[in-house]
Amino acid sequence: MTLRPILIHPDPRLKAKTPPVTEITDDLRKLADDMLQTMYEAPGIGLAAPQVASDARMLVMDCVKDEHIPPRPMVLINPEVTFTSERMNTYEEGCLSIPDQYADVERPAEVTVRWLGLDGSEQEEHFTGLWATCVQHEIDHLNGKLFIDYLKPLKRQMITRKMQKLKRERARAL
Ligand code: K1U
Ligand code: ZN
Repeated sequence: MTLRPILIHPDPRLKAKTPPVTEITDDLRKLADDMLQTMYEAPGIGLAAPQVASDARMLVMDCVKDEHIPPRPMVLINPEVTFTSERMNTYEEGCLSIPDQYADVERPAEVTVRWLGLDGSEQEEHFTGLWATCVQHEIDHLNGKLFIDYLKPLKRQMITRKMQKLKRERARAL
């Protein structure tokens, strides 16, 4: 398994909609393994392929935070939301592509998602709580949308400027 660098906003690759995966190949399985390792190492609870510069329509997540509960790494290929609750939930979200910035985002509290597993089988699951927030945040990434796109323009601009500065500083340090 290999750690992959995570793209930082702003980057055009984070704004593109990913096309569906048409074939589950060894390269895709390797990408899924690398994404899980990269997510755990960050650390994060989710990661979408565009964040590691891939256009595969695939995300990984594991929202188990309690060290007494075994980890639950999930890989979702071509995820589709098939149900959203009317009830909404607000969570202070972060993003590995927008380090150290957090903001409240309101989303449906519960969603049902259908996807393909790495073995090609169709799966469907109802998500609640942090899992529901995380899977929606990651599916947004696959559609070129970031959590800051839900914020007021001024706040979004402020965060974008901070990220531009961070990228300049990181480039200078190389
Ligand atoms: O997609 C990403 O950038 C990952 C992101 C997912 C996410 C966080 C919060 C709400 C919705 C989706 C993260 O994992 S940010 C890091 C984070 O939330 C976290 C890190 C360590 C422990 C617990 C949470
Ligand atoms: Zn994110």
